[in-house]
Amino acid sequence: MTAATAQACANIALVKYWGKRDTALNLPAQGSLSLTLDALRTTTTVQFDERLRADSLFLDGKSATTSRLSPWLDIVRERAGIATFASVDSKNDFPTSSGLASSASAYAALAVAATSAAGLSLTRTELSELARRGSGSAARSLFGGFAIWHRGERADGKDSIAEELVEGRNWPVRMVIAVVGGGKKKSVSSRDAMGHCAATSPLYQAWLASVPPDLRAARDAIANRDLEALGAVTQGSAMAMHAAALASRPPVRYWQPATLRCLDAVENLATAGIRAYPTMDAGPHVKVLTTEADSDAVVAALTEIDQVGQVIVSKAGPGAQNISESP
Ligand code: 2P0
Repeated sequence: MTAATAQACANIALVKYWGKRDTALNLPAQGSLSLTLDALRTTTTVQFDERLRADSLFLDGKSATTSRLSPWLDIVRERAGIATFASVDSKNDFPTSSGLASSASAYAALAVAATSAAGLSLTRTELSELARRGSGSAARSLFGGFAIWHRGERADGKDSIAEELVEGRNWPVRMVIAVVGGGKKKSVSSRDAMGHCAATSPLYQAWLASVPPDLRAARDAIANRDLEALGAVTQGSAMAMHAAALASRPPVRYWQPATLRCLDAVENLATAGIRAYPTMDAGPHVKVLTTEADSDAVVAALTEIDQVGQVIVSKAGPGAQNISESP
């Protein structure tokens, strides 16, 4: 069978995904909404090969475990009616030591490359559903610009798919990423942390209740190109997610001292009239939604902070694409 290569960008949620309604099918407890980022790309080649005796995975040139990948490849094999093992070679064009390596771009690129290599022809919606089985946030990286991933109601998850809301070029915002703390590996994976939060945090139900109104407000803000309104939701959703995580027992705390310094700096910028709205994921890094015109000021302020390493600026990126050369 032929090899296929695909490229996908990571995405940062503006309204966060934090909690599942079904762990087997990886269905979210609520919807989420994100911006796909041009600066954080994964390129993945998949080849099914009759000679292989097991799946193999290379991540940035190093052999890696297939314990999470192989069950996901089984879904592809079942759909394609094949039993062949695959070799997977995946590279990130951003430093993986930064701690930004993302399962979102990984499984979005995998969904496009693996189905193409297996001879399947899936719609983007079907690819989004397949990527979701690997990692929830990957459902959103099938799409460029602003994307929404629906919670869905069905038990089989067929309606828990993502869609593009607005292409990036139709609203050229920027995301500035401050890599905090030298990019050490995070102590708790988001998958484990959200499960622990759902099981133990007295704030988890309140977090879930906050999401539908935030989604509505974010969609309205995007439709109206209202960055101030979108920024308020972006900051609020991240803080609500982290509040619920912090209240878990024992707590899940991703914040480091430099995280707070970054949040302080963003607040000072906002007071000075710079449009800058922070968000955070399952790690200490601070990401700031801003405009093209204001991004230099955001970069300058974050670069000054001790314990901030790289500062990356990104515009909106495209959805996952097949970049295989034609035979
Ligand atoms: C998000 N995160 O919406 C949230 C915010 C982290 C914090 O999606 O278990 O790797 O594979 O579905 O997608 C990270 O969680 O979790 C994530 P799984 P995933 O971007």
